[in-house]
Amino acid sequence: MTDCITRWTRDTAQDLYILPLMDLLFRAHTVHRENFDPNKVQTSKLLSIKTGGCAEDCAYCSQSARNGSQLPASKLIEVERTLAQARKARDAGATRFCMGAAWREPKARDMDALVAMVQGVRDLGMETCMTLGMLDDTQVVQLRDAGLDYYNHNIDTSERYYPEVIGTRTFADRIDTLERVRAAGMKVCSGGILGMGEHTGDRIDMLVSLANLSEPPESVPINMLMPQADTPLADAEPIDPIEFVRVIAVARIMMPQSYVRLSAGRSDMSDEMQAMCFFAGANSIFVGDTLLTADNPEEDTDARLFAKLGMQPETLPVQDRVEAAE
Ligand code: SAM
Ligand code: DTB
Ligand code: SF4
Repeated sequence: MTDCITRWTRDTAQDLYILPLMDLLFRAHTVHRENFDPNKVQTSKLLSIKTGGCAEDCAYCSQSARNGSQLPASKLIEVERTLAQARKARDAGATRFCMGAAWREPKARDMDALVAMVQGVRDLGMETCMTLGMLDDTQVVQLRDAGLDYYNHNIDTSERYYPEVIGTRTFADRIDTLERVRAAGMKVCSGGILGMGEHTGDRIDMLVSLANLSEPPESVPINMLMPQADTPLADAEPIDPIEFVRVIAVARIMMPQSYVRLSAGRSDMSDEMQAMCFFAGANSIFVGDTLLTADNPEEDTDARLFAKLGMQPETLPVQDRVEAAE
């Protein structure tokens, strides 16, 4: 991906966004086919390893202690429990295991357990991903040395709209952690949420910020807001599905080699909307009936969708590692 030196501007990205839909879809799907097998979808499983009681004030999140939802705060779960869940996910076909914690940042005392989780999941032959909030220079090295493949840290929206959604950290804080993760040599997973009351320009600017990082993220999750009771965004106006598809298509064109993940919100999407997103270039999903705290389609619902669309979950060369380990 180092040959990717394109600098995107709001204007060039907007020119794509406003294309007639059929022209946009044709271009996005062409780019998709040039870079990926269009019938394969990467599958990741999420696990909340520390739930609730978060010090941040993200307006969309059920886990913020500052939001009314007041999900009870748990401690970091045991390494063995995490590995049991990872084994289950692997046996169900997921290739990547993403561990998420409701933290502003991890504490030094948590690092040994986090390192053991990464090592244990790798030993199962899965790709590893964590999302733990901000990281300092020591922590990125500890996680990298443990073998962490991906770090997820979303920019969530445009720099302009960011303070409307989150007050306890800045957009620049987010970019700092992303660049630290990249400099340490880990793969970057970063995307955002649509349907938080942002304008079209904010969606475009978010994609421009992602595509213009020192290297584009290898993984770009696009979440559709799942409104959470008692949060400031509980009654947000849902995004129009066609607008959502446009964002996926523009993301595909701007970041041709990245996996674009159709992330949170699939349980509120029709089969037709998901099919359009896959055509527009989405090629990754979260599998299993729970995300971190919210619902996701059941395994058999996704199996039926894949069968209808003639699509298959992607398998990894890392699969060799699993067989070797058994
Ligand atoms: N605390 C860490 C952080 O914020 O980076 C990791 C976990 S956080 C829940 C990960 C991401 O999930 C957020 O950045 C946001 O994009 C997404 N997310 C959280 N709540 C959501 C919701 N209700 N609907 C859609 N996406 C959501
Ligand atoms: C991402 O972009 N979406 C995931 C993952 N990265 C960590 C999280 C979605 C969370 C949805 C709300 C919930 O489960 O609480
Ligand atoms: Fe905390 Fe992450 Fe939720 Fe924000 S999104 S409140 S940082 S768990």
